[in-house]
Amino acid sequence: MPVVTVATTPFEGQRPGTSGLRKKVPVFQQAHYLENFVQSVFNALDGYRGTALVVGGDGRYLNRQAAQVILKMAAANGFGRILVGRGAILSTPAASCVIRKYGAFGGFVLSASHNPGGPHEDFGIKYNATNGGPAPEKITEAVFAQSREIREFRILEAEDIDLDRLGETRLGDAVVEVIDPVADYAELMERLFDFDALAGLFRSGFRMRYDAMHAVTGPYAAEILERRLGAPAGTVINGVPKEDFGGGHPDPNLVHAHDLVAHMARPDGADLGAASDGDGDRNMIVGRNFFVTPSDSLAVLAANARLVPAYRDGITGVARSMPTSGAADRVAEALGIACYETPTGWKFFGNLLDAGRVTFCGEESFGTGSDHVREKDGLWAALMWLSILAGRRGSSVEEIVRDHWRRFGRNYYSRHDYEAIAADAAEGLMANLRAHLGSLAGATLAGRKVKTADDFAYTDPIDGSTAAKQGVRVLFEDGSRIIYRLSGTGTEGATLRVYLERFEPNPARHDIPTQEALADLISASRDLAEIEKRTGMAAPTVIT
Ligand code: VG1
Ligand code: CO
Repeated sequence: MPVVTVATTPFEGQRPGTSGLRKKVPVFQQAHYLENFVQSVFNALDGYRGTALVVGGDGRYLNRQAAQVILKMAAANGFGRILVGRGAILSTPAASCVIRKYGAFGGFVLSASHNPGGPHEDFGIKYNATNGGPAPEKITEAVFAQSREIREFRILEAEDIDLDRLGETRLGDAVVEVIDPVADYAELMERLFDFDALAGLFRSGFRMRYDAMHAVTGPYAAEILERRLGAPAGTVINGVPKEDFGGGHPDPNLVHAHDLVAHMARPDGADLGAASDGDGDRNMIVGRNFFVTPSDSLAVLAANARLVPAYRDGITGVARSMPTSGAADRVAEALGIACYETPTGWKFFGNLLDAGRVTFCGEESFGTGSDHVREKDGLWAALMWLSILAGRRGSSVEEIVRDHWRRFGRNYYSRHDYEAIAADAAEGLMANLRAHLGSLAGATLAGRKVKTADDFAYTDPIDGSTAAKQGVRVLFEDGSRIIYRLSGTGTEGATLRVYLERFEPNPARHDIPTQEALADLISASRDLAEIEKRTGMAAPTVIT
């Protein structure tokens, strides 16, 4: 099988965003587009000759074909062993688990996460490093630099590998091993959680509904919940991964997981509802007629961690992305543990997790995880909630959250997304905000005094690396916040995200509908950024 060196020319715009390179499928289908990016990753790495690489994805359109290309390129570039999930499937947390477990050099995760899939929808590719986590910016920027200079790539001229048969095949000088995509991950979950206790909960008649949204988590959830924990068949819905996710957005939130939300509002609804996204790293938690915000979920998990065997001795610290509410901070303070605030994107948690500074991490965007892998993990979060419900038998999801608010106070929180706005309008809006930051401190907005206004910058406490311009923050004296940032995962125009938060210590005021509780901050956020004038949008497209 000859290795061939193919001449190529650079493509514009191969800079990885918040989570890898995401583009429309036809962009990836251009000759050499994928190859250029993959070779740029290899060119940016050092010392991988003879080591192992992990490859897998969320099963979306183009997943299999892209995996075949990567296998042949990895072999041609000198990897010794390539582990690939059967059917080229690996959820993002499972890929992280496999990289760590087998000591691989790194891995490729093929996914555009919660973005729709199909011939005209989105595809994506992300490189994860030796710790199993998304490559830090040092690497992604080096990849981008390589992508602008690339002149050739290396690939093996070989037949496609049979991705549906477990076992080893030679590919040039490398060995490809097709592995069960679920087994290693399921075994890890079995070590973290008390499966006997969880099975007992189901035996007692507890009912769960897990919506895999036709995406990658179906086989994982079916194996763990239905087969290992004995939950009744039908607990997992939309459990067969489809290339186009059944035509929907595999995004577990109140808008896109509306069927689950509607089921949970019924008097005969399940006791716990959960959903995950395209690649299985996000989660939504719902109780009977009760939605748990991801920020609250992180705080509740931190406060109840000791109910789970893996965290029985306590957690060392928590980290949350800057726009995520401060609910977890209050728990950290009460527990006397560290709390870190990082830029958006899981790659910023890696160093803190590796150094043992934090055990749990979370983002407002339906992401929660722990040091068991280096990615957020949707099914893990659902198992955490199951464990809390098993440990506090008789309490409902709603009661657990309300108890939490009584103890720690409630952080009213919402995110307003303005999607598909013209890129220059979005840039202009952010530039205008930045230009006015200096004059905001001391001003009064929504009847509140602005304490500080800045553009969030982060210095990693472990390696000193820095990240600037991570979101405009307007911080009020009473602890309320308005945050603005542009999405780094979209593939069409720009998306403005506005994050709104207000703290309410008084339990007598914990029953206000969220949008009402935040109404004055919401209208101030629109005026201050001149959202309607600059984008033509009077209201957001998605509210979570
Ligand atoms: C979004 C979320 C961010 C998350 C990222 C990847 O990024 O806001 O919190 O880490 O998606 O999640 P952005 O730049 O669009 O705001 V996943 O599950 O899409 O890989
Ligand atoms: Co995802």
